[in-house]
Amino acid sequence: MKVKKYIAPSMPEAMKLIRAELGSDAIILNSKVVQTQGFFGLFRKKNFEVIAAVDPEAPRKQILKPKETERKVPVIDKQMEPQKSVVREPFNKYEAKESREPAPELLKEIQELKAAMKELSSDISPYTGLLQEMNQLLMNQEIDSSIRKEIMSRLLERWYLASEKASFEDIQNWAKECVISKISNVDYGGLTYRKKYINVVGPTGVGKTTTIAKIAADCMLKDKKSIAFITTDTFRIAAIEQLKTYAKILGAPVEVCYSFEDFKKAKQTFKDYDVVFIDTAGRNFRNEKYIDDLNNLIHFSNDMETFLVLSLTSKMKDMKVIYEQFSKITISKFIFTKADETANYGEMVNLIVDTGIGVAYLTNGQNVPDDIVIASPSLIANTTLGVDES
Ligand SMILES: Nc1nc2c(ncn2[C@@H]2O[C@H](COP(=O)(O)OP(=O)(O)OP(=O)(O)O)[C@@H](O)[C@H]2O)c(=O)[nH]1
Ligand SMILES: [Mg+2]
Repeated sequence: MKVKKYIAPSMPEAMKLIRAELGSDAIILNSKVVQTQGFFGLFRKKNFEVIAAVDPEAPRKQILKPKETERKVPVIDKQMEPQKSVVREPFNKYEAKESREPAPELLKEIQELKAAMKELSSDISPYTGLLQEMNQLLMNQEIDSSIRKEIMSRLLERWYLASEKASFEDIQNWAKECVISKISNVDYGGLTYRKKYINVVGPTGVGKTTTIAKIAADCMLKDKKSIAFITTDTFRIAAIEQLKTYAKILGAPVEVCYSFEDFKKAKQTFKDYDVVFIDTAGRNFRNEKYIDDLNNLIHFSNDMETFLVLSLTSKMKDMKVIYEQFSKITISKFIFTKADETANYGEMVNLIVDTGIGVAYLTNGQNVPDDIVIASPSLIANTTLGVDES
């Protein structure tokens, strides 16, 4: 890696010098404001000192080789000057006698060196101080590296525009704006009441039934809607009992559907209700027939809003796999649960950017109906960046 220090009166001028000499692949390792000495301390000038580096792997745009005749005579230190002879013997194993091609050993060593330098340069963060703190925060939050780099390059620009005088709070607010702009082109928020059936799906134990109870309570108590429940999770008695308990507290009816016929009947029974919540077992959605039958009965896109529930305690990789499993059906929005059990929220940002699907709710505890919040881009950005919601 070639590393060089540049001093210029402004950051853009320093960048220009760097780009001209090291090319557009150069990275900034460090930058600071320095004062140049004037006469007796007068006329001191503010300058920018920037240390930049370039990876030798990157293809150079143009390398001008001096012609044989133009080759300059190297300046040799007097003490080092050879006494008599100008012609010397090859001095090590790498130097080939007749050929101008480097010896294979040398090539191999250069390649090894290049690989080692490349590895080293990938570990070097191009940010310093508060910017590096933000970079680390985004890394800790496990924000995808491409999203993180995009955010950081915007922050770097603003940092220079603010003459490097920003506080961490300023940087946090800029980062918040970046995250919001990245995730706000999708839908957010809870029930819209445009569709009667609310289908809540997701893997086992993520909090589907508890979340249904929280949403249903709000829907009934705050929005004064008539509500009913259907459960197709008939694999466990306890699952049915759990839903029945919540329904009883709310005074709402429940239909347990063991078959497609039962579902048809339930649809008829609840024809006059405003909202019908459907609780399902995760495994239902591994069954293609269940999906096809349900889609024939209640049109997924026309009559049903489907929320995919994902626990924030799962790994990003697993979340993506789960999303793929459920993507056979139209997912309206995500619900992220168990926000109280983790400190990593970047997965929400990654998934929204990756899938183009927004978020309905975040849940943050076991209390029904209190531990639930309606999602918005600002809530997700604040949660991820550790900014207080106020
Ligand atoms: N800490 C915390 N626990 C939660 C949250 N939401 C749900 N839980 C708990 O997670 C456990 C599983 O919740 P359920 O609602 O039964 O999950 P489910 O997805 O319906 O589970 P299955 O029907 O078995 O697939 C329960 O102990 C809930 O109290 C949350 O936001 N935070
Ligand atoms: Mg359940």
